[in-house]
Amino acid sequence: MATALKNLSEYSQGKFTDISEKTFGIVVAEWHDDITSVLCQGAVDTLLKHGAKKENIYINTVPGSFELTLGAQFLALQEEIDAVICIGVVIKGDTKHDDYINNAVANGLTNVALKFNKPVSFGLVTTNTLEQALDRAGGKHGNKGVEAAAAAIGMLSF
Ligand code: DLZ
Repeated sequence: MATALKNLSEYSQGKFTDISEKTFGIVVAEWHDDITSVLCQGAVDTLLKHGAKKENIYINTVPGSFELTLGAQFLALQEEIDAVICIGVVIKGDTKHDDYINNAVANGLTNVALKFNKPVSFGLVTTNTLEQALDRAGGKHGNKGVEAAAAAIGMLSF
């Protein structure tokens, strides 16, 4: 978990399985795409660093974070996909839209993972400000995309 003292991107890789033959689907929300693109790159770099093949990483976009769940389901449905990584940024505004989106995505992705019995990781940055989001996309709190990819690999290693 990110705190003032902890970088998001620190993770344990002691028990990671061989992912050289694993296939990954990444779903990326287009809202705040200047930030989601950095998160996505963090996820891809992490997969490659741990041995995934570039040709086994499929990236798809969805309009906003609310659509991550269906995007994840489209990918999870495909037999050849071993794990799905979801990337989005929801920044609090004047209304409660962020609550609705964040809860829907958290519940939705959990359901997809359980329905398809595949890792579906939650790379959703949920912040009060743009600055906090940037801190978690290659800033002082690391890169949440890295964490989401590491979580997917970790679950494949279960
Ligand atoms: C509508 C909306 C708003 C207000 N804010 C965000 C946001 O901060 N991050 C994000 O990823 N998406 C946002 N959206 C779009 C919704 O996720 C969704 O795409 C639309 O409501 C259409 O279903």
